[in-house]
Amino acid sequence: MENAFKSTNPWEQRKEALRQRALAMGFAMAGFAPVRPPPHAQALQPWLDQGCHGGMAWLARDPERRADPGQWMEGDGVILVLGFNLAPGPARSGEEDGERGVIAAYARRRDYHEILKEKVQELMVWLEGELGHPVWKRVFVDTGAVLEKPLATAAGLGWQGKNALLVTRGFGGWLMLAEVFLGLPFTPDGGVVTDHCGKCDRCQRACPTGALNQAYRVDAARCLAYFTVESREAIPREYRESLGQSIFGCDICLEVCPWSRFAPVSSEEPVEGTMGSLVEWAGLDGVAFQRIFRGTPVKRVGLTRFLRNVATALGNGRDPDGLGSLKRLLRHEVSMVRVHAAWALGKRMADLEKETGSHDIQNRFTNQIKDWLQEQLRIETDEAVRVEIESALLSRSSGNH
Ligand code: B12
Ligand code: SF4
Ligand code: SF4
Repeated sequence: MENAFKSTNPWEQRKEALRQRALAMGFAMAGFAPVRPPPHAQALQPWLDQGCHGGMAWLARDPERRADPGQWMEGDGVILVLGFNLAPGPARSGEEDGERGVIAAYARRRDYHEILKEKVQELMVWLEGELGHPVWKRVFVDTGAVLEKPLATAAGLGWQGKNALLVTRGFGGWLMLAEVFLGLPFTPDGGVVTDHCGKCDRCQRACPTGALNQAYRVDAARCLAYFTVESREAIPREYRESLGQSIFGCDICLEVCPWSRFAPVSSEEPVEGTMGSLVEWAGLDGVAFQRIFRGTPVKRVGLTRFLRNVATALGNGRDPDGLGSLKRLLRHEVSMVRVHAAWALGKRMADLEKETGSHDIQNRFTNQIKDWLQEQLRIETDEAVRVEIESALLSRSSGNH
């Protein structure tokens, strides 16, 4: 091991060498937390009681175990918390052009679960090589088993911000986290970082759904990341418009955070095809979807939920070519896609009515959409789709949406 450390305690030197090795391997930050409930662990149960976990029932399983890292540890030890930077460059979303689908920065890269697990494994091989014997360890990357952000604060990486994320001085909210429970006599860092949110409330004001109405806590049941990534249901009507052009995840409360602007761009390049147009994505079949997204977290939602999200985003866009795509999605074999295509066509009709410009063109488009919806209604057997089509047609005749 390197010997350039001030401490004469050999375990302290090994701990520092491990940290330096992690940084040299590309982790942006590394810290050591004690094996005890992290700050605010007691807030987990009220969060669950208030239903903030939405349909993620797995988050409510065994909350005592989730809040207490000691239950995952054998014997004494420490928790190494690692942060990997996935900050995007300046061309982050492309939402401005109204035609692109927006995928969260982390999901435009190779799946971070794989990146982090590979790196942690390499780090552990190095550690065991240096020590000359195997070490008891348990690795977590986004498993839901432990409270990763509170543990990162206990390891001194940063503070949990009003956007509920771990915010760091150097990388804002862009770090993805991994933890390694280690059966080694390392002392925890103990460097608690003060909350630097101050009077700022940008994330709360920018959140399009009100999911951050209460500072430091996210109501996942209202978060776009939940609707677009986790939920297997239809997106509730009242949130479809707030989705904008988001297809997978949401970065709004990270992007607006003043601390995020200090983040250097991630060394991980975006995967080709992950900044595509909505029209192109609406036309993907299973094979094409896998070809583009198989190495990224987007693969998790599968084609049906991806198309559910694309249809909704097309309803919020203005691209005339999007209408043809929605017409095709209205005939999709999966009813959930048809539900969202029907809603989106209704939304486009309502938007056309509000537009100033040639009434002839507007009428031509709206009449065309109306014909498609009526045509589908004649053959539609799924009740949820029928309701959605009827509602779209009704809003057209009453001028509301
Ligand atoms: C479930 C989950 C989600 C859910 C719920 C989010 C949530 N915050 O719980 C959904 C799908 C919505 C989601 C969204 C996202 N997620 Co997520 N998610 C998770 C997961 C698997 C579990 C989180 C959890 O346990 N939630 C339960 C709640 C109760 O815990 P908590 O949020 O830590 O809540 C604490 C605070 O509220 C705090 N608290 C309460 N009151 C107070 C008061 C004060 C003053 C303070 C300081 C704290 C405080 O105490 C609570 C309990 O300890 C974690 C991985 C993990 N195992 O931790 C990733 C994780 C949190 N997600 C992550 C990311 C990147 C995201 C997204 C940015 C992805 C995206 N771009 O779309 C969004 C961000 C949304 C947001 N603003 O939180 C990263 C966060 C990294 C970071 N820098 O913080 C994690 C850690 C994954 C990883 N390994 O990197 N996610
Ligand atoms: S990820 Fe988006 S929807 Fe979720 S809390 Fe942040 S800004 Fe709100
Ligand atoms: S935007 Fe402001 S309030 Fe929100 S996490 Fe960042 S510093 Fe804190």
